[in-house]
Amino acid sequence: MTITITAFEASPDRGQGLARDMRVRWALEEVGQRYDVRLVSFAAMKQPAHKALHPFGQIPTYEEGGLALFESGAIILHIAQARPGLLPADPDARARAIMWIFAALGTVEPPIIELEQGGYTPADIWHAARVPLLEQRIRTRLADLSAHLGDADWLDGEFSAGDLMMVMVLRRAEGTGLIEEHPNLAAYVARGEARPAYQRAFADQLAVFTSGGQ
Ligand code: GTB
Repeated sequence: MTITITAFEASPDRGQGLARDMRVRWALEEVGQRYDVRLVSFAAMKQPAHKALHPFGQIPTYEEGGLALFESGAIILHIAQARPGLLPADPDARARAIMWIFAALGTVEPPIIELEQGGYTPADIWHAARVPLLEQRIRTRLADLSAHLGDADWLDGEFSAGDLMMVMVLRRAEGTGLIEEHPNLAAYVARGEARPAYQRAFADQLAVFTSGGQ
């Protein structure tokens, strides 16, 4: 069955792999699943054809036969449940790996995105004043995550979809210097980025930028 995902035709990050199609690409590479990519413009994302797939007019989406999904967390969970490679077989370990997907998206990502978004939003006249508070919120999360990770390679035993999501979420804080305050988190992100599946996914999304004339 052909799998098709959507990605930015011209990602604002210029191929840094920060848009959320990167996490879906990485998951598909980890499980060895080929996929097609349909590139969409910002205008096309808001048209009815795309909104039939994604009610909020965003990327990524995932299509496989009659199934259409949006939300990167739901897509990665689906990939991980459908194919071996991203979730442990043991039921308890599997539940904990899924827990880490939720922790990444629900607990760690929100303050990082809030800090990032304010910088893009000129109408947010309070953003500059809120930066120290937002950074402190992120610092609290990262300190706790760092303490949990300790000297381990991954959050709970073997690499899982929970690590994939957490690494991608931590990457969103790149450039803030906050990850580097915790050498074990910086090494954790680097371990994720060193995985061959990550490298293939990154190269593919970068090729959209370098060969697409964006
Ligand atoms: N909760 C959804 C999910 O996890 O899938 C969020 C999806 C989402 O935010 N999609 C963004 C989008 O389509 C792209 S990833 N935005 C267009 C719109 O809303 O009109 C967010 C993103 C965008 C750009 C960068 N960047 O340039 O660094 C990084 C991340």
